[in-house]
Amino acid sequence: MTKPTILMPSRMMPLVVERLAARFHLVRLWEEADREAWLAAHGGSVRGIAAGAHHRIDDAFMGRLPHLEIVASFGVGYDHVDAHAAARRGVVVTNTPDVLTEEVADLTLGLLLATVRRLPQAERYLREGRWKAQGSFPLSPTLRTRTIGILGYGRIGKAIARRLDAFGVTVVYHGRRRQEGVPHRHYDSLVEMARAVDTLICVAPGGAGTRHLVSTQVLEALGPDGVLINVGRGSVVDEAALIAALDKGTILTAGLDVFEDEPNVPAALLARDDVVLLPHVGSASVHTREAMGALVVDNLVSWFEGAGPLTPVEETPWRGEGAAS
Ligand code: 8YV
Repeated sequence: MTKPTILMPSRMMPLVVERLAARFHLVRLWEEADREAWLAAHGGSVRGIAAGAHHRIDDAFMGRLPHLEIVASFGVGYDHVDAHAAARRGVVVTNTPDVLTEEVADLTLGLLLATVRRLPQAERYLREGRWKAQGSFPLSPTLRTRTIGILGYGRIGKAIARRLDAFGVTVVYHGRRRQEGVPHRHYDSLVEMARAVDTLICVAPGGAGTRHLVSTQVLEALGPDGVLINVGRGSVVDEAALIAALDKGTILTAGLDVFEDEPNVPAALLARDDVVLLPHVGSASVHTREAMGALVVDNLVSWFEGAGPLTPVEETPWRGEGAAS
């Protein structure tokens, strides 16, 4: 039996490349001298895509692959894949949920504490010899009195909330609908929640439905003691509004792991000493990235064994028709 052809548009981690190459006919598109020519000549042979976290898989791209069956995407967020277009084309999309939940939640707590207690600034102070020269580092704000609102109360949001419960701070959430059987208060309106809290943690996925949810109005509602933490997608926060809010003292500070135009971080943020900026490392441990990579491969293997996708996204639910491998 001929091996199904899997297209990898951009480089992925070695574990994924090696496992896919062993099981499938793997095309490393980024190594092709003329990608357009390859797609024109061989697009019809492609049955699956292994998609890195940042490679855009849109309707036009899928249209060049008439026998495409499945897009296995790396990462829990899949705003780089047009899943609605995939659904229209009968193509299944998978992501890598669950395996990164606790890791991202850990990182979020680290970023929150670093931002509120000013840990990077304190470390810089020590390294610059200022402890010796100038005495104690200035007192920081505190987590102790804070009420924390979570935007994106899904798997990762709940894992963050569980950790915050253990820290003894109040947690509430905003989401499209109120969830039953959860210990945290729900707010219908993001602005109302922002008014009721002083710390906003964004874990919301990207895409058109969440773009710029954190607006000037939300930041104003958060208020002058407000701390914004974003670990979901940069597009959820209106970055220009955030910069203006920091400049005007509309909010106190921010800790950001994600940005609107990664890896480009606005100079206005880089210039600020009070914000904590991370290069999108929420899930970026060896342990978790390997688990995510393995799940990309396992989805493709399961599909081409006729057992269906392991973790299809909600736009392309599994209806029980396997691949005819
Ligand atoms: C990605 C993430 O893996 O899973 C997601 O949605 O944001 C990360 O864990 C990251 O985008 C890879 O660079």
